[in-house]
Amino acid sequence: PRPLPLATTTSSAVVVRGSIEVKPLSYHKFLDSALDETRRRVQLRPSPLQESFSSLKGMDAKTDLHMLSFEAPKIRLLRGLHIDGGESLQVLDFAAFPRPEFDLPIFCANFFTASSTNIIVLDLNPLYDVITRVDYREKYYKALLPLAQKYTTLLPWGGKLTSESLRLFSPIVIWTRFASTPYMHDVLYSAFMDYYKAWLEIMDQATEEVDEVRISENQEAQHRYLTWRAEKDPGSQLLKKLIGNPSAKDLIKNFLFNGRQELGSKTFLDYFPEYQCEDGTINEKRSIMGKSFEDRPWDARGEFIGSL
Ligand code: BLA
Repeated sequence: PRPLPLATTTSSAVVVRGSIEVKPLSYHKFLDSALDETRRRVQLRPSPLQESFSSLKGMDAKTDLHMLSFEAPKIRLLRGLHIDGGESLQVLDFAAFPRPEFDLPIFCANFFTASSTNIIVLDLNPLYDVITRVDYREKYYKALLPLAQKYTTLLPWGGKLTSESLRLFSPIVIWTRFASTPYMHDVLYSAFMDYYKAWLEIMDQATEEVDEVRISENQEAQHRYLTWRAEKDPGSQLLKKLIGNPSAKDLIKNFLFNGRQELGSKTFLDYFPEYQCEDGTINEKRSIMGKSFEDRPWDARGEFIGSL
């Protein structure tokens, strides 16, 4: 028998005129619940970004994009994008970026649902390399390994992925693909809320760094992360198709991966020189290394078992 989802369900079946109709998936509820949970712990202030980014209409005239953004004492930016294209397209991109005084991981939920396909990444993205920096791995992920254990059987490894992505993922990452069913969306909702609560908990407990050197290391690590994602995120093609090139670039640079101006001055090629073309421009490829990691390269103890 399949284990039951643990949190409240998303796909409430409603009886309409004697027949059972299942409400289609919408990521609206995911965002709502995450914000409720955040407000239980911290006082959220609207981000100054909210004025410029609140909603957009897709060029197909039937897709809506909703943006929300906040700040909190330990959170530089908490932002969410919900793309609502009805039953044929639902996207959630929800992230929490800590202030540089904290070496907290970056909360990352990227859920793409089109017709019946789901492409899912859910993680507390590490600020530092968790393969070489065992201290960082132990500090944040050791206690969370049981959480990953709970979900990786229900949400198994999604197969080969852009190799560079793996360096941005943690030992508890959920990378999965599945065909839509109400049950799977309930499992996803459970995992999302459990992971987010885990992030809120470590955020609550985090103490502010006072060492200037450490603060600037945190700042550069976050800047490098933002620089990669603003340039190479797999979602950007679809965003360009939905809202056009200029608006998509603006959304990616100034909303989704906001902070590159303030947090540092290094360029993409400073961080990732292997992407430099002969004429000095950035290689358009999404990945130089190609795709790999057929199976989950982390074991149950959080040790890396893949080959780099
Ligand atoms: C595919 N999205 C993917 C894949 C990953 C991610 C791993 C599989 C293909 C690949 O390996 O690149 C997600 N990759 C991530 C995330 C990180 C990363 C979250 O490195 C973070 C560090 N996805 C979105 C959004 C959209 C989206 C907002 O997050 C659309 C607006 C779409 N993702 C999308 C699509 C695909 C995809 C269409 C399949 C097409 C493709 O592989 O390029």
